[in-house]
Amino acid sequence: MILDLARELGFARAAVVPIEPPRRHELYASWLAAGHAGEMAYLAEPDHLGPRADLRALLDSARSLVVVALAYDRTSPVPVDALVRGKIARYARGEDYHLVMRDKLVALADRLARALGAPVATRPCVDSAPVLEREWAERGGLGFVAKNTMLIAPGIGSYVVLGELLVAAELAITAPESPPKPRCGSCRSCLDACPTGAFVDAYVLDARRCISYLTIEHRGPIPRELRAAIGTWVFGCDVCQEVCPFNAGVGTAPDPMLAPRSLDHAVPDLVALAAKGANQLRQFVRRTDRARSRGVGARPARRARAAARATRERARHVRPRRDHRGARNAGLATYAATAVIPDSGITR
Ligand code: B12
Ligand code: SF4
Ligand code: SF4
Repeated sequence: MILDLARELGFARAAVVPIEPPRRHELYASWLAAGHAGEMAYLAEPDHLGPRADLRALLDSARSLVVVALAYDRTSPVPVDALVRGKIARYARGEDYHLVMRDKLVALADRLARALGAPVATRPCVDSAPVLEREWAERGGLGFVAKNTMLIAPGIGSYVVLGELLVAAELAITAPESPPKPRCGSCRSCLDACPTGAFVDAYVLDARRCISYLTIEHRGPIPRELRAAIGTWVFGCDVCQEVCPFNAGVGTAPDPMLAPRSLDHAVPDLVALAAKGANQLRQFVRRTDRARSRGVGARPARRARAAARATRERARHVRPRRDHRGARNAGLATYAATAVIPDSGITR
């Protein structure tokens, strides 16, 4: 019944898992102990470590865990203008997936209560919640954890975000007896393709070298020695997913809310990005604009030609801005500046 409700809400996969201790908490703790989390100190705080080891710390009356996967757009627009463009990771091109996922989980809880005919306590979780999301998705049979550490849902691939709903009611378990086994075989394309060499080994990622971490989580300057390898990724990175054979093909229909909000939210004009102030940058990455700007790829050719002419001129004026210092996502603009004019002398 709950799986039908999840399907109606657009989830690509869903499962009900019994609430048990996780099996990979020690792996998580040893990953932290090795320093792989970098500056993401919150991951080691007691209010993150404890609940990750015991889901009931998040809802003590919880009896079942519903795990879900939501698909996002795997395609990438091909711009026809002559602007110098960067790349934003696919999961971040549409509405903020945290909000989209949360709204859907709340809707799922409402429908479940209606179906049960009685109110039921629930707790929606996504990303920043202290939950080992990939493990629980795997335990639910949604897919397997692969060498690039992504949860891959066979038939869809890894372009899915995960969410959970803790429910204070015994729901019929749909999880398989044993979770799906990794299906990477002898492939190691993702490990070899990672531009910054962020994989310590199969299944182990050192976030400190990951472009996703460097362009989103890291505060302050991006280490100089990694800049060339980062290329034109300005927010997140998809390389270890792009090369994965499980992502070949069309997959499943993505959630419409996660489609790119505009061409610039997929492949931004780097000069314009570099010139944004801290507030404008915050606006740009906030991703909460519900009145969506449509028209990806619809920039009129005349404007595109004028923009191309202006690019060289504007690039000459790009300077690191004082108000970027210490700001979250500051790397996005300062890196955009160095990507446009690598010899600009920008050292932050
Ligand atoms: C911290 C974090 C990051 C960090 C560290 C990523 C990492 N691989 O550890 C950084 C900032 C680098 C990052 C990047 C990205 N992230 Co992130 N991130 C998280 C977060 C908040 C915690 C992950 C974590 O605990 N890492 C520590 C490691 C040890 O745990 P783990 O990743 O769960 O790995 C498990 C396996 O590796 C397994 N394991 C270990 N050894 C072995 C050995 C074998 C044989 C097997 C089978 C398994 C296995 O045990 C671990 C514990 O369960 C989760 C949300 C959450 N609450 O879980 C999102 C999450 C993992 N991120 C997500 C996304 C989308 C991304 C990016 C794709 C974004 C982008 N395009 O830029 C990249 C992908 C990079 C990559 N290859 O992982 C999604 C992943 C969805 C999916 N299909 O897997 C999540 C689940 C968020 C969500 N709600 O959807 N992320
Ligand atoms: S997201 Fe990019 S930088 Fe991070 S591990 Fe994957 S390929 Fe490497
Ligand atoms: S690229 Fe190959 S090794 Fe990497 S996750 Fe995909 S199948 Fe596994």
